Amino acid sequence: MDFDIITIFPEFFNGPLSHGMVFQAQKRGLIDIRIHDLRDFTTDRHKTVDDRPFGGGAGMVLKPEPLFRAIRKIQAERTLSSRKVILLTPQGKRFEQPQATQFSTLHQAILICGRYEGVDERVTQCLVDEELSIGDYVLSGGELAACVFVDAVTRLLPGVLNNSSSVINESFAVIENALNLADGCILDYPHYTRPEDFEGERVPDVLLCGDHKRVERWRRKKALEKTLKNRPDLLQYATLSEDDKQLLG
Ligand code: 6GU
Repeated sequence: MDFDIITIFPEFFNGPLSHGMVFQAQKRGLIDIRIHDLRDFTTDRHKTVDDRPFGGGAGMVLKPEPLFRAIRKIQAERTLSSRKVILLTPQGKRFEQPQATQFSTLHQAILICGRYEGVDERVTQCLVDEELSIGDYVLSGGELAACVFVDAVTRLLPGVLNNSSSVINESFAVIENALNLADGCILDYPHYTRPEDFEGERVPDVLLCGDHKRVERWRRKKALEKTLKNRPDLLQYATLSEDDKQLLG
């Protein structure tokens, strides 16, 4: 999958995309990330990317010309069967796990990092397929959101996390513990590793007992309790068995 990121802060991406899974996926040729400096698509001496809003008001608006030029050039470089132009903005639709799964089927995502007070609406109207927001809070720009998008989508691609394409649904259930949507949105259970005793804090006995059935039941109980405590909103979508209801007490 190709990610083309249009930004006025190209340097921003040096760090976040050069580690761990995203970095490995690039090295292995599973994804290609290209960063485009919006200023390279300006024509004036001052490389102007923004201007004052018509009708007055605070702040600056990203001008249409450089964005049109950038997107048209990126689109002309290759003909890909499935691609989307995505604007990252707090005014967008919420980007959540189901959206990440959908976008992971694309061949190319062209990501526009919004800045300042906004982007000229004609860009949104004429070029953008989807406006996305990563949550209900305001960031100073779309750059962090673009990194979130790349990470969340990349980890779902075939071959990235040992998930081969043919068994993607099976591995989804195994890998996707943290927000197991197949299971109706239950948070992950708590994990422990060595030492068994850390400053008097002991690993729960059940995890050391070797009884697989008991371990599974305990994990389910803890996952349900964690969800009820931290994300009660998720439980309304979960399909709880009679046993689950008993575990929750
Ligand atoms: Cl995508 N951009 C900005 N600027 N703020 C946000 C966001 C995006 N998602 C949540 N807050």
